[in-house]
Amino acid sequence: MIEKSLVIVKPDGVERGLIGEILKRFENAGLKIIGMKMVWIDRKFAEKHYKAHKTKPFFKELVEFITEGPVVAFAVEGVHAVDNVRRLVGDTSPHEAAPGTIRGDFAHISMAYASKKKSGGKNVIHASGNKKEADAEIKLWFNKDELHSYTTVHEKHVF
Ligand code: 3AN
Repeated sequence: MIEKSLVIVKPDGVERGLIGEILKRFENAGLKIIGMKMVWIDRKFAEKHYKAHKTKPFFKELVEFITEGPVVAFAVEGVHAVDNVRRLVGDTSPHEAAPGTIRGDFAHISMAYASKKKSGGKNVIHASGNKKEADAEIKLWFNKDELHSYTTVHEKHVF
C-alpha cells in the first residue's frame, strides 16, 4: 500500500513562485518527500516523459511548454500515494478542478482554451496518473542514489 509518485512543478508554477506553496500541500498531508531537483529539461527528455501523448494533437505544445523554463521535480512516498497525490492536484483541466486542489486554487483555464491558444495546457503541476506510470516516471527522473530512505515525524501518527 505504500507507493511512490512523481510530482513536477511546471515552468508556470516555478515562474509564479509557487514551489513552496505546492510542496507544503504534500508535506501537510504527511506525504514523505524522498527526492527533489530543479532541472531545465530538453526536448528529447520531454518527449520521453510525455511519450504516452505522442499522437495527441497538442503534443508539440506540451513539449514546448515543459521545456520553456526550469521545473522542480519531486518524488513522494506514502499510503496510496498515487491516488492521494492526484486528489491534492485536482482535475487535469483547472476549469474542472475543485477549489482546495492545487490546480483549482492556482489556475482556471480549460483544456479547450489551451487547445485553441496552443499553449500546452498550463496547469501548474504534473502528477503520475497511476502506479505503473509513477514507477516509470520516477525511474526516468531520478537515479537510485537521488532517492532517500529516512524516517519522518509523521510516521508515528500519520502512517
Ligand atoms: P494529467 O497531467 O492530469 O495526468 P494528461 O496526462 O491527460 O493529464 O495530460 C498531460 C498534459 O497534457 C496535461 N497536464 C496538460 O497540461 C496537457 N493537455 C491535456 N489536454 C490538453 C489540450 N487539450 N491542450 C493542451 N494541452 C493539453
